[in-house]
Amino acid sequence: MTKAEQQQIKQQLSVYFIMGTTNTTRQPLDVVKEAIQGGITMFQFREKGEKALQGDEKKQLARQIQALCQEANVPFIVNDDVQLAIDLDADGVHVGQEDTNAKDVRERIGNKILGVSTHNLDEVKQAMKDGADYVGMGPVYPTETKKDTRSVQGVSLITEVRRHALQIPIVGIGGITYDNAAPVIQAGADGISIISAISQSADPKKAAEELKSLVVAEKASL
Ligand code: 3NM
Repeated sequence: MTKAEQQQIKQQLSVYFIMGTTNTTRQPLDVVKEAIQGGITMFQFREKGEKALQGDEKKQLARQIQALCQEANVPFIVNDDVQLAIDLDADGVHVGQEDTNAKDVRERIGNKILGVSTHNLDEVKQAMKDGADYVGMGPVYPTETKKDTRSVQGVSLITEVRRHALQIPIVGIGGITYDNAAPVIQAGADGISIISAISQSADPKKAAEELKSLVVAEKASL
């Protein structure tokens, strides 16, 4: 990745909205549309959980959301399902430590964006070796959205990675809201990954707008 490409990813991570059908009681397309209007900078389709869509239904929704993202120039990333990302020609794939091995994913997706969830410095270094374009770190704060998270880590890993002068783009995840987002950026993350603070908001557009202004202001103050 060139320096310019890395800068672009850092920009795109600013307000990284993640959602699947289980994260909202509303029409998912409406929620994504509103979040896009509010200025989200990246989107991840994460169709997980007991009642998640499967097969063709999953693919159809993914395709519809992808179209919204494309219209707005928002990168469309698929969580874990590498084949779906390839079939749809998505902009990228995000994998966790329990998902498909990052190095194998890189080989399959060529130069699409690759994100990897990490929980310690060794995993960050390994993700970099495997060809990750960015790493996720969390949970920063307690979250109800994902049940099988590791223990809450605050911003400690973000701080540690920056102390080691590693330049990999970083996004914080887990329990992030307007009220607690600032320290994540101050610690050195390039953005915040958000599910419920946007998907469960009464006004996803406004929620996204407010988060975006906050991240822009925090980045400018560094
Ligand atoms: N991954 P919310 S926390 C999908 O720690 C996910 O790796 C996490 O949802 C991790 O913004 C999480 O509603 C859920 O807390 C984030």
